[in-house]
Amino acid sequence: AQTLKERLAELIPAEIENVKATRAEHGKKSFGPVLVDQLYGGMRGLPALIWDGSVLDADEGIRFRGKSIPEIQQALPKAPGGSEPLPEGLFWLLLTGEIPTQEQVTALSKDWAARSSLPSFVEEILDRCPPTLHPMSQFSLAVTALNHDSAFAKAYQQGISKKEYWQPTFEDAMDLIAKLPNIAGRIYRNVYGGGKLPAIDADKDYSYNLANLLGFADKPDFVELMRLYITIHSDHEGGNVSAHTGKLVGSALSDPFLAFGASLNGLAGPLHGLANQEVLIWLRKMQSKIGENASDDAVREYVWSTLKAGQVVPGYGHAVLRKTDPRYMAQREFALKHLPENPLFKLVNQVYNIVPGVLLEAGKAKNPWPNVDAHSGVLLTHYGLNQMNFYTVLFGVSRAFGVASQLIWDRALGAPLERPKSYSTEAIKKIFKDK
Ligand code: FCX
Repeated sequence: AQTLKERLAELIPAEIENVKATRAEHGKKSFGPVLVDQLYGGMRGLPALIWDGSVLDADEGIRFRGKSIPEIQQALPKAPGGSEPLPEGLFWLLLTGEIPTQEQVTALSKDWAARSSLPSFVEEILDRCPPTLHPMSQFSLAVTALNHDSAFAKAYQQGISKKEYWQPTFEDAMDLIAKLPNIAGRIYRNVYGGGKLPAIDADKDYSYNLANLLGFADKPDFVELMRLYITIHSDHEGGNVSAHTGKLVGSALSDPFLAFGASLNGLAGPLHGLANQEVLIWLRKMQSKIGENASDDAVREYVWSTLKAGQVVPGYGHAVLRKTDPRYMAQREFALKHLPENPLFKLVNQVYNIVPGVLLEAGKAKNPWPNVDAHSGVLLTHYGLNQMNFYTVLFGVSRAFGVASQLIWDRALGAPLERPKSYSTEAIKKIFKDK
């Protein structure tokens, strides 16, 4: 079977021509007006980036290379006996737009297992972190330090031609993804205890190994959850903070480790990936305040008290989506299948029936519906992964798939340094004085 790198080498020349033709045909066309409000408003809705792996529709949610979440759950190869897609296949799809064979996916699992070990100095960095340092900060430190062995950085120093950039970027991207389970597992065991880290098993898939390093591989449903989790958190088009940060930093020709380390620092923010820890913290606080099995009225009251305290309801709202996130729905389906009677899942459903109404009534949030983070914590804690401030690390492992694949394409297509124009408020006033 063909390797991923061989397939990419075939696809790249045609895509370079495709981009050239697209620019020749559409390059001078306007993409609509830019409003001054968009400069002040976090660039919401501003068409500004090319991102090939996935596109987000406000109503329908994410599509990976044109395929919805239910479609990829159907189409991508599974583990023997499993029913969730293998993230190995999703990575192949993100990079090539093609559904890989079972054989190609198995070869990727083996390739990643072979690349998985950490340099000992990175292990030492992690071992020296105080357990009070947030797992996301530890994660970002370790990923940044992997730049020590970057193939791209080395090749650049040796004077590699622009045309070849994608090749060492591909090697770094593969190494990055491969090493994340060992980083995540080491952080988890260092911070929460749990004994010695087992070795990666080259005959098992990526998600099994991740689950095993965390100490949960004896629960086959947890392994399945990891396969689903890593698949659906991987990519959410290019404008979200983690994806855009990775692309931006990569545009300076910083290698994939430096670029993805920066992504992780963005993912660690509470309005982005950290929301998944915040959701469970919020639910637990609510339970301690109004008790378990509380009435709808008591829950509604609690939601209002959060808003009145000037806080956001974590897990609800989205900068682009205007409907319930299909990633939320995929996790809900998983819960209905594996843990329908779980009391916290019931609370999540109760909250789902109440929060949108409250947010609509409050009248500020443009999207009152739940996002991906409203559901993930409940699933993890069901299997005993109770350490909430670790949750975003799993989001980060997954997000590497999306960021890494775009970095490879950016280098293959010669994406330029990003450098948008900024203005001061004084300049805006002057420009629009008489307009
Ligand atoms: N609870 C309370 N208020 C909310 C809200 C929520 N869940 N969502 C939006 N609002 C408020 C905003 O804070 C803003 O208030 P302001 O005018 O006083 O500043 C107003 O509604 C308009 O915001 P809106 O345009 O709807 O949303 P933005 O694009 O600015 O922000 C996020 C989008 C996701 C940041 C926002 O909905 C939010 O803070 N949600 C809670 C945190 C969260 O779940 N983040 C995870 C998102 C995502 F899935 C991920 O990245 O993982």
